[in-house]
Amino acid sequence: MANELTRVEEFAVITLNRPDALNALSFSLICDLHAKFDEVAKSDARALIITGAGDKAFCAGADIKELFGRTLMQQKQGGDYGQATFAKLDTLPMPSVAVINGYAFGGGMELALACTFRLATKNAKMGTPEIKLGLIPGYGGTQRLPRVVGEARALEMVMTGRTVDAEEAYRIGLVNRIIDGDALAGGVAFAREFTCYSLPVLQFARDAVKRAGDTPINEGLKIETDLATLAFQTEDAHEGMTAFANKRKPAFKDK
Ligand code: CO8
Repeated sequence: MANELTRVEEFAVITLNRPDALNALSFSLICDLHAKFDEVAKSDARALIITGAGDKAFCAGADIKELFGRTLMQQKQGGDYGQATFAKLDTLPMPSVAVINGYAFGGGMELALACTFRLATKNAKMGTPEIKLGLIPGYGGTQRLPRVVGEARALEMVMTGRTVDAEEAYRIGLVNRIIDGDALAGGVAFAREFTCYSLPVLQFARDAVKRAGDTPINEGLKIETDLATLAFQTEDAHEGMTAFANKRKPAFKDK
């Protein structure tokens, strides 16, 4: 069983592909994601879009049936591996966009949280229902959710397991936009708003902002200075400023 990796114009698209089980992440699907993220990292795609097969679910979480009977060590190794897989999204050379086209629960929500951006279709339903199973999130949710929506809302979602619809997700900043119409087309249109810019400079921007959540302000300001200086030294910065001065559109080369 494998997720689908396709190309839509300049975008890599991974479709979680197990619609019969609402795209629940079996261990083999997580291993496959791990390999596909590496493949995307080596490609010339300008953004990665992740979505779910079918019209019901982005991903209903870890495969609950597979969790039965695991030893403590197997469970710990599974958690470590899932975390390491999702963490790859933070270091991809291109931004990632989760197009949440239905349910995003548990591990599915954690996968979306690990993406640079999240978009929701109108029927999207999101949550961390692990508490109802006697569990807590284990693929990064307890750490990324409060960084995105704040501690109070994260505690409420994790400790009540309450489901949030698209409108509420947008209101609390869990998703960037609500998509009307075709989900993938909405993801592509959103990604086009930034893929016209320099990829390395986008990476500096993402890395600087992401460090804000886990760095004391003085450290964070130093990181910002370093990354802003690196951006300044790119050929694309030279091109961008020259184009402005000459009143023309810049032609960035990702250098
Ligand atoms: N795992 C396995 N199978 C699933 C899952 C899942 N997470 N979710 C749905 N399915 C399967 C169902 O069993 C069903 O299969 P079948 O037809 O063979 O019975 C099929 O998908 C369709 O599901 P439903 O019939 O339940 O569809 P409904 O529309 O009635 O309900 C829901 C949809 C509300 C999404 C419901 O399926 C549900 O509640 N699913 C479970 C959601 C959940 O609890 N997710 C969290 C899982 S735990 C987790 O993600 C922890 C991650 C961290 C692990 C850490 C390791 C250390």
